[in-house]
Amino acid sequence: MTLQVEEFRKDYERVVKGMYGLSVEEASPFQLYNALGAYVKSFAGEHWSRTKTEYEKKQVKQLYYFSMEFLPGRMLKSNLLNLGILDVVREGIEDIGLDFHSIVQAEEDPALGNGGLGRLASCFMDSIASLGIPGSGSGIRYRYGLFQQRFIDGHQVEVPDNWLRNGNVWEVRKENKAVNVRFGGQVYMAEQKGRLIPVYENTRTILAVPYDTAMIGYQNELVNNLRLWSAEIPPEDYVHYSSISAQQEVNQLTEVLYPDDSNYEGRILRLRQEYFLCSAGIQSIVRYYKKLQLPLTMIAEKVAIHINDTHPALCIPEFIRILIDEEQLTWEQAWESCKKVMSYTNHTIMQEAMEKWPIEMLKAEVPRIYQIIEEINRRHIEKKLPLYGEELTYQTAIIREGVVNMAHMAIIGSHSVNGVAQLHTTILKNEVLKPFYEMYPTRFNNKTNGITQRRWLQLANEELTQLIDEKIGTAWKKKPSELTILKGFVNEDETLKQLEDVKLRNKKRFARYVKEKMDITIDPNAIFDVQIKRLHAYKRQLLNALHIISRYLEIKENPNAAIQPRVFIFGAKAAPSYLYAKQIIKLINAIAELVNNDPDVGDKLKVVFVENYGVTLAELIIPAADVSEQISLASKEASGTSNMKLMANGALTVATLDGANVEIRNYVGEENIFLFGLTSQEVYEYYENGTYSSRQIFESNPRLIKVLNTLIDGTIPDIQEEGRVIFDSLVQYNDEYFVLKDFEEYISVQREVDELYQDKQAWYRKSLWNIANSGPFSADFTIMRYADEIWKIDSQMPEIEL
Ligand code: 26W
Repeated sequence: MTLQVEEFRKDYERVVKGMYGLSVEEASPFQLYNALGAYVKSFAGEHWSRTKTEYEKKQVKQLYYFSMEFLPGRMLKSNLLNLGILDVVREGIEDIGLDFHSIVQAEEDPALGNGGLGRLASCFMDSIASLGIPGSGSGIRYRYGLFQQRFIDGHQVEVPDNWLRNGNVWEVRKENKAVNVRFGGQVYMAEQKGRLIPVYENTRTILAVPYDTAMIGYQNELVNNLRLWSAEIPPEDYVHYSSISAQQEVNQLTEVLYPDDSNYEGRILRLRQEYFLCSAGIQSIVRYYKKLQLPLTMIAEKVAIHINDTHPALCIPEFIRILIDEEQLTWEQAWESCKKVMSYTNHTIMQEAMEKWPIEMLKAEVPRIYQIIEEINRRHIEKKLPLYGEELTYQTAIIREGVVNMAHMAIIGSHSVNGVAQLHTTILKNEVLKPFYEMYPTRFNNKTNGITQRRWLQLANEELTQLIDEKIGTAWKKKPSELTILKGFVNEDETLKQLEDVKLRNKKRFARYVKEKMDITIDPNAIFDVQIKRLHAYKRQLLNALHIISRYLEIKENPNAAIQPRVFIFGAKAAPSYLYAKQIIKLINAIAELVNNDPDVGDKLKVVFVENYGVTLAELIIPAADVSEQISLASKEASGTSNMKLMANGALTVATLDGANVEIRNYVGEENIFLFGLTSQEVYEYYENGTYSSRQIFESNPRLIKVLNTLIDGTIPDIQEEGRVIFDSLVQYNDEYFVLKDFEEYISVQREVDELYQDKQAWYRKSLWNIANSGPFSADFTIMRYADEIWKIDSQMPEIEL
């Protein structure tokens, strides 16, 4: 569909008037945004309904991507881009004399996720639609997103994220598609017509109402669906909800996202959320399938269900429950279908993040589901015991020591288990899930994560996009592998200079934000060194902080020495209950306070910890980054995805050989990445020998002694007990994530960074080389592999071969 500027202007002015009774000059930025959103939604509506009809008519196989988290970011520009009307609309808006940017900024950024896992789900939604794959997302419409982060005296303070305050123009409430979800009570089996059927008593029923959002494909006229479920009191059931507490229980269910991305919390409410999503989602899938009038035993030919980490793993017993209790299939039929339909991605090897629900909790909350899990477990043990013996079989049990191990259930109940980077998958096979790998070697596979260049390059970095277009044309936008053509330009001085100019402008833009929001002046000619990700000990923001202290001390000792100026930029939220992570935030803010205000330091060293890091801020920071910090302890970061976004925007990576960094290294070559630190193998050797001694490292390294002493000797005036706690964690308690071990190499690799930056040409040659090698990390490739190898679903676009 082509749209003319004039036509748009008229339509838009009419929409604003219709919605608000105001002229465009009178409307507020939010009203202008909302009207534009409504306009875009109706523009896409045609494709949305056509896509749905086509899928149904052709009876295509469809994917359902279940995730407790989605982090879509603002949708206005992304939808305009994908509809192919971004330029026309922007021009029209500016012709009227309105400020497009302020309209864009009036949109809330829906923070319905914690970090990498949620953002990955949203990149996947974009790729699935853009590749023409019939698939939808299934999630929860949290009333409050991830808390907003404020700093008060350098401490993190959490503020509720009331993202729906002004409504949400993108969603469509589908009350007619609501389903009931049952909780609690008792269940027993009774015979009816020769079959055992469950009889429930004292259960509570909660209504699950779906809200649908269009997932618009990139200029392919195809629109998929993201379905987010919200809990409500069933209208016909108000008698059971006469008490305030019963009403509150329902309202609480989809009220907030759990703000913890690493520590599994065995909270009953979280379990209810998980079951709520699974039950509502599976019911709606089965209802749709039944419309097709095909036998239920063939459901696996039309349906693929993907479980994003174990959080939605109750899909497995819920699927069985519906097929046997409500559709009268036999256990064997239901189980065979289940395995064919389900696939599971593991996103972490951190033991503390592994979901294990107490038996008693499951029994009380979802008694029928617990019975089914018991039966899955019983049959698993019965079948595997004679084949694998006691030890291995019991290691793989779903129910053990009073808890239900969700990862075990996810593996046993599906046909595919994947890790999210080569190294991560190897570690799953050889260490974390070893017994399962022995049992089901063909089930394991790798799907390295990816990112959507549409949001992270085309939208976030328009200037770089334009430069790339000038050099290699625009085909890379549909075929990211074509970015390799840029390799032909690494020896062209003019191109490198243009790249430098683009980077400088992006740095200036970020510097303006920092000046305005934080009143810190940063020099765009300094190196912008960026670490953006959740705050966690294993990600080692602390190592970065120690490096900053070390530089600070050097400047103080020798204030007149020539030194390459650097700005250290952090963005990170800590889980509200993760005290140590919060102490590290406080430490970094205290270091910032010290160095940013020390006249000896001036422009040589600045520290900027942005408040409330999320998708929207990432879009501003990433294009401005020179250095990408990917410094987790090897083996701990499953993949990482900011590493991919930053490299695609021309940052050079300082990295350990962890997660997808290994693959980045393989593509760019050792000369084009700054590697340091232990390998994952060495880390595992330390674990086996138990020979790590951080104190020994501390005592034998004078620089470390000086740096760590600043934590406890008053050098950093704004910290109190945080300094001592952090010092002790490193020296006294043997430094769980080997920060001290990797410190010296980190310092020395950072010196190489400074040296290289002296030669701008050499720097931008590597920068361009990184951009040119970022194509393989497109989520489009990742999704093609999922669709082809796991889901067995075809693209609806004839030109796309999976
Ligand atoms: C149960 C609490 C909880 C909640 C979320 C535990 C664990 C999680 C996620 C698995 C955390 C997460 O986001 N993991 C990240 O997933 C990314 C996408 O695959 C990877 O790139 C990151 O390396 C991984 O940390």
